[in-house]
Amino acid sequence: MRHARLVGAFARRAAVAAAVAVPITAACEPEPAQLRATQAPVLCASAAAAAPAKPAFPPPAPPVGAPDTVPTSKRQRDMEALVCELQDSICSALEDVEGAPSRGGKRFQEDTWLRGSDGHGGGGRSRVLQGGRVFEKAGVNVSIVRGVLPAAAARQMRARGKDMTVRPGADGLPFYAVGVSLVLHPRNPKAPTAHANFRMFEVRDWDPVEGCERARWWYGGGSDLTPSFLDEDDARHFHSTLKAACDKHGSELYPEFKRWCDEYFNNTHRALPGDDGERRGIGGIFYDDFGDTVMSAKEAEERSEEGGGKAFDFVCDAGRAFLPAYIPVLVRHVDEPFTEEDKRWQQLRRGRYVEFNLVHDRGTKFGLHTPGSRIESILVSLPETARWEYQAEDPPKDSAAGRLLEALRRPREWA
Ligand SMILES: *[C@@H]1O[C@H](CO)[C@@H](O)[C@H](O)[C@H]1NC(C)=O
Ligand SMILES: CC(=O)N[C@H]1CO[C@H](CO)[C@@H](O)[C@@H]1O
Repeated sequence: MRHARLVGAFARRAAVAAAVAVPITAACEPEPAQLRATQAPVLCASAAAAAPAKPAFPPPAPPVGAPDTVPTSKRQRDMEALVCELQDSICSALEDVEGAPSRGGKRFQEDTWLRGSDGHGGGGRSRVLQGGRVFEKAGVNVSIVRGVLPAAAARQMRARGKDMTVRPGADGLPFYAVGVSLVLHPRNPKAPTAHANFRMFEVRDWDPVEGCERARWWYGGGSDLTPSFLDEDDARHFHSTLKAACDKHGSELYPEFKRWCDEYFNNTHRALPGDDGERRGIGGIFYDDFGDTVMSAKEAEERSEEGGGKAFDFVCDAGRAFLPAYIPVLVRHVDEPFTEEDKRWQQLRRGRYVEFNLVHDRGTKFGLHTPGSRIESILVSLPETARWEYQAEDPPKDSAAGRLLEALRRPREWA
């Protein structure tokens, strides 16, 4: 039923796309890629054997003539299959913890959407569980988007050390982004909020020396935990599970990605004079520009069946480590007793979560800068409720709340 609706939606979208599609051409532009729509999606090499055959999103057999809704390489196909797999496995594990509807457990509501009919392609499958027994709000969002990155958004990337040149005469950079992003806000203040995000980004820019189109792609993402009270066993479990997944791909990865996470989720505006600022949570891993690859568009086309290689294998393991890292922590606390005061403290911490997401988060800023993006999906990361108090006092240093603050101000090693 779900998929029938989706196929219908993509078919309508395809008709529009076929009518308005303007191919990007350049001297060294290769022939348009063959559509390999009938091929089944292949998961990462390491897990291909064990992987159940799941319908991918977008559906594996989209109408020919809609190149902007069809993966054009094995790399894209594999990543699309992975984000759909993660969305399915994560939602179903969370519904298990939520419990049976007869006991007040809620289910995810799915909504699929397509980007505007202005020649930009792609769409998404958002799933949100609200007002549940365990979760106040949980959002798990897949999106696959193609379009042209406007100059303003491209400049943000240049600031990150990417030297991208817009093709002469063009008004931006053609891009493709695929990702799954989730934010889980449990009701019980003793149960931590969790966030994770796994994405791949591709951009076509211009090689001014060779005078031809250049293809470039990379992976980004990570998982992190935001408790309101410090529980050291939780912190150790969460971090060591992520570390084990990273270690399979090199012992240098976890320490680097852990530090990156502490640096990234920094509410810099909350720093007091002479201190190190306040982290959003107790961290996890964060990575970007991973597997960064640049080559001419022509070569990329010729090598389109090579897949994402080792970088993609890492992303699979990092993504699949989320559930074993988080579920035990969640289950340990969902039924723990709490007081009104605990609830107030959780609401104040959520206020800080909102501050980070609206003021600093790159994903949110990128979304708000991208024309035609869906505001509801971008803001799905915000909690249902939060609280701000004028000059709220810090909790006592020797309480679980005070110890949390200490860990946010001075990040520790947990694994
Ligand atoms: C967090 O931000 C503050 C204020 O800008 C800065 O002093 C501090 O070094 C940052 N901490 C980390 C870990 O990046
Ligand atoms: C990571 C990810 O794909 N999140 C997406 C959720 O949906 C919005 C569009 O409404 C995208 O901008 C986000 O990138």
